[in-house]
Amino acid sequence: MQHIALVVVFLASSCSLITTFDEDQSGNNVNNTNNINNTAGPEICDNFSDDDGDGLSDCKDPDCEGQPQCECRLDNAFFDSIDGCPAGEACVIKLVGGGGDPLCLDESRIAGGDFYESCGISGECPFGSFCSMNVYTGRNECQPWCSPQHPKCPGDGFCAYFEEEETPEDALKVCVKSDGCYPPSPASCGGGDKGCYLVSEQGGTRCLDSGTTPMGMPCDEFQECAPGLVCLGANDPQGGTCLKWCDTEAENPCTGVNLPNPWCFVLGGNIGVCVPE
Ligand SMILES: [Ca+2]
Ligand SMILES: [Ca+2]
Repeated sequence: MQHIALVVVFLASSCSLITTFDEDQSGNNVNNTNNINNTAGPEICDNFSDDDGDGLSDCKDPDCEGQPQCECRLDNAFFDSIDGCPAGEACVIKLVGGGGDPLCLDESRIAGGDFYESCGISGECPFGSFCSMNVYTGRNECQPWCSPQHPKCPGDGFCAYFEEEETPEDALKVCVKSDGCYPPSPASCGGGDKGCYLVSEQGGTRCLDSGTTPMGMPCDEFQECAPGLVCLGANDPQGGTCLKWCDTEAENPCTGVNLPNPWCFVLGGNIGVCVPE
């Protein structure tokens, strides 16, 4: 990719050298007017800028047509990717079965909505996001895509943590906003039936409804345990156990937990659960 860019730059500078010759020997180089534009020179197809000043950047510029970086692949459909589709279209991930299928769709598809906010009237969402029900808020929102290869999220979002059976390396995930609550302390969610849950490997948290199952008891659902606890192994065939959230940076993170030699097993950021040795 870089090699191609260098070759193009070299050709462009040779061209510029040739055309800057004062062809009529008059000292009045009319071509210079053009040469000023030309020196901005050729369009680089993956640098997020309009290099030749024609108003079209990267893959939107017809100069980039057929370049390897200008294809609509999964890699070109995240909010921080180069949109691999030509002008008038956007590389959008369509959900197919368990995976994502990137397609060039009309750019009107991305002309509405805001990240983590409501979708446009016809389900439009910004590039790199899709309109879908947010499982945490229960409303349709523009949810940005992320993946283990693209863990970055727009704004202060986090790439969601899925407590599911093993997912392939390229598994698509969605970015979620963190409440900033603190799992070991359900009081950080205002008390009541809410507990604070880790929702991202990077440490993002959300206040969610909790159940009542006490510490150490069997459970099948992530949120089935009492506030301050989480069902570890909820998806395991043999079922899970309600365990206490802990903070690896706390001095004695599992003090008072009624388990043999408990220690804090990290799940994301500095947050984990107290497990027996
Ligand atoms: Ca351009
Ligand atoms: Ca460019």
